[in-house]
Amino acid sequence: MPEEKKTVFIGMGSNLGDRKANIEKALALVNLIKGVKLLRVSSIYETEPQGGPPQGNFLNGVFEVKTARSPFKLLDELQKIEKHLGRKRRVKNGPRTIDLDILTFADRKVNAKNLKIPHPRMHKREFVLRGIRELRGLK
Ligand code: PH2
Ligand code: MG
Ligand code: MG
Repeated sequence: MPEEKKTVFIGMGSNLGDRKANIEKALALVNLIKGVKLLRVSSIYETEPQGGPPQGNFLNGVFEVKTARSPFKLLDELQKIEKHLGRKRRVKNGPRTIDLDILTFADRKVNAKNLKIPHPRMHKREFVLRGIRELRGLK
């Protein structure tokens, strides 16, 4: 039996290059992932950097997808998009063209080295909570 489709919230952020274009390209690429459907996107808002080295302001937002793929497969696809959009992992929490973080995956919990769900810092980050509140409120 095919696995049932799950609702996933994903946070996105950009503070390098053409931030708006990076976000738009990332969303278009997410919608092209096989077996992943982009449902809704929150407002995009400008935020001051939290943590990491001194760096420029971010554009942040949250979007919702539905998928029957596994959390690990989804992570793999999101990382491909990050790479494709020129993300280089140089400095921890440093500037990035695009960051795509799985926040919640239905009611699943994952505690692997490379993937923690729910995202362990999401409740401390107003730029994440704001997007989730906006999308949940629209339901
Ligand atoms: N992401 C981080 C670290 N700090 N600050 C803001 N404002 N927005 C982010 O997306 C962000 C951050 C690590 O992923
Ligand atoms: Mg992040
Ligand atoms: Mg990330």
